[in-house]
Amino acid sequence: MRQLMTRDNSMSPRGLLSRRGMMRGSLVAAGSTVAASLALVEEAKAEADIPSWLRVPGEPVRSYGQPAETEADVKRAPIQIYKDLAPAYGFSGTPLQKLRGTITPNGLHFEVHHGGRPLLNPVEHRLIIHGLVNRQLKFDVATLERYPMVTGVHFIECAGNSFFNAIFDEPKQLGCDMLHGLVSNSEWTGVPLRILLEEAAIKPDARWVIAIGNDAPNLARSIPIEKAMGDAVLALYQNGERVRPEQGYPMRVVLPGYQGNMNIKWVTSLQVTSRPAYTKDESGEYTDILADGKVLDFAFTMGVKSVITHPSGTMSMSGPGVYEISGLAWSGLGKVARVEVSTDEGNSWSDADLQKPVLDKAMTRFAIEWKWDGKPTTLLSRAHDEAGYVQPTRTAWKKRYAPSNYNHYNAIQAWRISSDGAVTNAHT
Ligand SMILES: Nc1nc2c(c(=O)[nH]1)N[C@H]1C(S)=C(S)[C@@H](COP(=O)(O)O)O[C@H]1N2
Ligand SMILES: [Mo]
Repeated sequence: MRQLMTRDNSMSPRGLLSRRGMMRGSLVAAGSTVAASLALVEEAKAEADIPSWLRVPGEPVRSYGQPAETEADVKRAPIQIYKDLAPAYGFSGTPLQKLRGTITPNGLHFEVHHGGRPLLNPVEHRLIIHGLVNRQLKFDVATLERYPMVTGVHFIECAGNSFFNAIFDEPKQLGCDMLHGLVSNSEWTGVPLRILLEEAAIKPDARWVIAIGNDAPNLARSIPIEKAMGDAVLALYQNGERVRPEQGYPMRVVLPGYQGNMNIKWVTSLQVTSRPAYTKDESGEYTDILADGKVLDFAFTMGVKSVITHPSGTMSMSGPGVYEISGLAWSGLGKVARVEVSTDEGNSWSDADLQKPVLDKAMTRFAIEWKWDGKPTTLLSRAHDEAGYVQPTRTAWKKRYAPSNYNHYNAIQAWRISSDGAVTNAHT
């Protein structure tokens, strides 16, 4: 991790220096012939100093921009736990430790595909609304484009995010991408589900909406009618451009604050019912298993959580000095109210600054300056949300939940700093 307050003067652009050298050369040349020939030599040297990209015009415009070539290692981390059994079942984690700000670039939004990314034909793709409605409706993308749309910045987090920490008591030595990367934050734009359901004229006994995806496993989830008629969105756009294929192109359900799995991608059917469907995706999987062996009957909302991204696991500190500790916090219950940071293994806590804007059910960046004395220590962050919830310790979390893949793990992350500056995952 780079230290604050180190200034390296050799960093000034070489091109600028050479040009100044050239100007000085020509002024001296006006005075004397010796000086003039010296100036010529200097000018030739200066000429040779001009970097290649200043000698020729740059690249022409291009129709779709790409990150700089030197940023090629900023990519999603593939996590394939059933690689041989089911190669299309996979996750890839957002490299949280390589990003700043709060918005996840579209190419780096995490992925969870239960049966791979379908190679569907977006022109033929349809969404039907049926069941307990007075009017069945069928939409293609072009029709939906004519509806009023809303925009909101929201995180999506897989209920299985941070499962390495949930399952293994011996901390896995991985980076933030592998440990916590199944969460991303985007600006989603689309048609409120409420508008479409109102047009379909739902019947009085409508209580649930079963959303089904147009992919091989037909991922299906039951959404309570209050959420469907509340802030649920049929998203067509992600950070201003059309939703990426990985995120459910041409349309996906976005349920702010609810577990990632319910945000059905490639959505093709919304069936209005009086009861939940108890699909395989909400009975066999994505149910929270408690420590006493009982299973929660639905757990929709993602709890308050935070993680220090700078510094974080697998990084290293470059010696004692002043650092900015920075990270991300979010809650499915509303805005982040407060993030505390401890640099002494939890003995004392200080409030970090929350960078604006602090949005509802969206990622908030927090930061605090820290002078590291070079001694080994542990960094922790603890988030509070406006609903009054506080991130639990791992010990407290384990008292409530059994170790399972889908348990909304939101315990405090501890990063151990050793005297050589290595940052490692630690359980406290
Ligand atoms: N149709 C469909 N929808 C889906 C999935 C899927 O495999 N198929 N994965 C779900 C899961 S488990 C999660 S966590 C989120 C992930 O969304 P993302 O891939 O856009 O990050 O999508 C959900 N919606
Ligand atoms: Mo998920």
